[in-house]
Amino acid sequence: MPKPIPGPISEPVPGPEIVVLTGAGISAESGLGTFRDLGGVWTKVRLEAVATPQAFAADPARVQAFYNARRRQAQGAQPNAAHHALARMGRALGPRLLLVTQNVDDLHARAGSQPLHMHGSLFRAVCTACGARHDQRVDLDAATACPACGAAALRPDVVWFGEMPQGLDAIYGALAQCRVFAAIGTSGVVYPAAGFAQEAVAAGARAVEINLEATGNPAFREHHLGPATETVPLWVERTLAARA
Ligand code: BV8
Ligand code: ZN
Repeated sequence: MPKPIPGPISEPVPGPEIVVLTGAGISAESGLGTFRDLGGVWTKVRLEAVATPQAFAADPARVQAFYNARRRQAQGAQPNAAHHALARMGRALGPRLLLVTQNVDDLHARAGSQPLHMHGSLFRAVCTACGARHDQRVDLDAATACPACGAAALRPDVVWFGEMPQGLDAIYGALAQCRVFAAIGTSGVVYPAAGFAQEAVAAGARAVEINLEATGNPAFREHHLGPATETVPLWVERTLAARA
């Protein structure tokens, strides 16, 4: 019997050891409003009126105006110490960190991270006629033509309530193998992101909450409470030092 010829020996690709999920709280100290806190976005406008596919079908101009205003506001904001600390963590850990954000602003990217935007981005548009995605830096309206097919059918590439979040396969894959899951500045109200801590804990990870105040989710066994610009840099330095 001929001996099998051994194939090339390939190094296993390291998966994320740490999964970080961020929410609106990380951008609060950059001047971008959160959603559910006092004075938050959803206390001024009903989410059903601007953040659902039904709202866009009923009144596209209103929805475009809402996102045009948010895009301009995000462009006027600067990344803060918490965004910069996570970028530092990304440079130190490479593929061993997966940074997932629910935020549609671009402050992580401007700090030097490449986050997975599970709820999309204000800085991309998607064509409802051909499905092409485009960078979007300026206002969108009903007349804006798709650069790919020419149809006036662009919408912000954000995930509205009732739509499927982006990148879920990669996220659940990482949650199944990470050692630490950290949620930063999120109220843990919106699913499926609200279930990530439990998912990671069920797979053997330690779940850490970094927030202004505790959300009460029993999956979190470690809490760092206070403003993100103070808590996140400390947590990042401690976490990196513990690995050194
Ligand atoms: C889906 C994007 C199917 C655009 C957003 C009933 C029960 C359970 C679930 C549902 C239900 N009915 C409907 C659902 C599903 C629904 C949902 O969860 N609804 C909730 C309201 C009940 N979810 C969906 O529809 C999602 N899709 O489920 O698809 C599916 C099925 C199976 C598996 C997978 C999928 C789609 C949801 C996407 C919604 N899109 N927006 C836009 O931004 O306009 S959501 C919106 O909330 C935000 O965009 C943000 O992304 C998200 C989360 O908010 P947070 O970031 O947490 O912000 P919040 O204000 O709430 O909290 C801020 C926190 O920061 C606070 O804790 C505060 O204390 C803290 N903080 C403040 N300042 C600081 C700070 N922390 C630190 N430092 C500070 N300085
Ligand atoms: Zn198109």
